[in-house]
Amino acid sequence: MPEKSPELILYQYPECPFCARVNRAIEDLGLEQKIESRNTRLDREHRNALIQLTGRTQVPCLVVEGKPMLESADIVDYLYREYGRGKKPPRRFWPF
Ligand SMILES: N[C@@H](CCC(=O)N[C@@H](CS)C(=O)NCC(=O)O)C(=O)O
Repeated sequence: MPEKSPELILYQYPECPFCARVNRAIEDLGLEQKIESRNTRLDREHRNALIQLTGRTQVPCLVVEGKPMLESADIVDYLYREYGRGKKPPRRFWPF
C-alpha cells in the first residue's frame, strides 16, 4: 500500500528570504511537527516533485492536501488563519 502523504508539505530552502518568512510563522505557531519541510536545493527529487505540482521551481510552496499554494504572504495568512487561534502575524515578518 502506498505511504500516506503528509497533510502539509513545505517546499523551501533556508537561503530564500521568502521561505524564512514562512519558517518564522511556522516557529511562531509551533507547527514544526505538523509540516514536512522539503529542501528543493538539497534534494533533486523534491525539486522535481515541486515542478510536477506547479510547473515551476518557485519556493516557498505549501502543499495542503495535495494542492500547492505559492506566495509567502498567502502561505503566512493561511497558517495564521487555520492554526493561529486568533493570533496575527507579527509585523516583523514583513521587512520588505
Ligand atoms: N513573491 C514570492 C517570491 C518567491 C521567490 O522569489 N522565491 C525565489 C527564491 S528567494 C525563487 O523561488 N526563485 C526561483 C524560481 O522562481 O524559480 C513569495 O513571496 O513567495
